[in-house]
Amino acid sequence: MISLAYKMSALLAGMPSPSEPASVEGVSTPSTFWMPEGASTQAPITDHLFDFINWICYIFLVLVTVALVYFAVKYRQRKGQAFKDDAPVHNTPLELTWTMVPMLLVVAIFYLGMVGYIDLRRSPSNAYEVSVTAQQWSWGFNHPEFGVTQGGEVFVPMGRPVQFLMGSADVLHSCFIPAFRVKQDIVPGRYSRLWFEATKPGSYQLYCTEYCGLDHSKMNAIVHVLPEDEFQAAMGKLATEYLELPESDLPNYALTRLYNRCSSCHSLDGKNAVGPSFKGLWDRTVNGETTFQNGQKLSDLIGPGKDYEMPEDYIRSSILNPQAHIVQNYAGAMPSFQGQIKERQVTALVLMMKYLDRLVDEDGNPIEAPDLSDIGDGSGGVQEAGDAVSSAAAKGNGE
Ligand code: HEC
Ligand SMILES: [Cu+2]
Repeated sequence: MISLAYKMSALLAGMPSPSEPASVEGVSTPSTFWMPEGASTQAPITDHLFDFINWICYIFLVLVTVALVYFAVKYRQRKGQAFKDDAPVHNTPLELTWTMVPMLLVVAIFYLGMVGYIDLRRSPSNAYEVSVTAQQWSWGFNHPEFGVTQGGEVFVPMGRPVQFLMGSADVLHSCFIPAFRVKQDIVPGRYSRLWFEATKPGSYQLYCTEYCGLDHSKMNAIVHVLPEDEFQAAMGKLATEYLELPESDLPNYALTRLYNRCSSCHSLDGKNAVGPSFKGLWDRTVNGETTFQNGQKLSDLIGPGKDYEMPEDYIRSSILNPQAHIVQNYAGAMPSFQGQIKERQVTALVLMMKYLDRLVDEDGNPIEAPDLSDIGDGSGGVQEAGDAVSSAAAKGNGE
């Protein structure tokens, strides 16, 4: 009872408001029989309320059971005893008590639950933003501030509110990070928000908690909470990693780090969506088979002195200047990635299209650890193409 009273007062006094700066850095709530370790500013209020409700259940379970057994024994009908019809049928103070006490408890639970809920729903305006894409059966995390995309894991700063702006590429999913005590459904066709402020560095489980098809159980990711300086360093490294990667790693880099900016419109399995599928795009481009809205054929546009010196130029231009030539049967719905995707990243995307067969299987699912070590070995091909891409496109786009 003492611990219950203590918890209640802690709950009432320590109600964190969304804008309140964190005073609990490096602090976590230890794991209990019921709950995993808590590592966010929201964890204490959730745990206290959970304990509060739990204790009410324990206490009433004991009270009711003991009273039940006691009365059953004490007032049992004894042999030869006649049924008394002058037994009391009504007791106003007793009835008021058993109505008022539960009502007060329920109102308290409602109040505490609502305060916690509002706090969970209202993200602080200064939150660090991550846009999250849920799809069958993976998680993509994009950091607009750094121009970095992560898949399957995400870095977040400690001691700073973080907001996930979440969307689904297909069906209903739900994002759950048990250690932070946050959970939010992701409904297709609308954005959902979730926010938390992590209080302890470490790696925490994130998983989909809405059954979303065959491999739902594999739809997991890890949230890495890093102290601010380590976070900045890690993000800076991710933002520039493509500059250091060898040519042979670029295709897979594009697939894992860049493609999810395209995935809402371009599939890898041959199904055309808002835009044409990337599957077969390379061959179609090299053979000049693509037809445009104005009836022109790509084969007439590729070649020395023409719009596109090499097939690579066409793909580069499609990314940086998508409105130049619109593919037949599609609307000019593609945004320009000028300034958002750097030169070497464009090269990576071009290489991804070129070697797509070796990066994904028939159904467009990524092949684990693809080996492309034979490309970009200095024997020509790729490197030259990359150079030609830049020079010819500079000419073609009048940059
Ligand atoms: C909002 C939807 C959308 C996004 C996001 C998008 N595209 Fe497109 N893309 C299109 C549409 C629509 C077309 C066809 C019309 C056209 O040619 O502009 C297209 C065409 C293309 C083409 C030419 C296709 C062909 O068959 O010749 C390439 C290459 C391309 N996109 C690459 C990309 C890359 C790389 C990304 C991600 C970095 C991307 N797109 C993101 C909608 C999108
Ligand atoms: Cu899911």
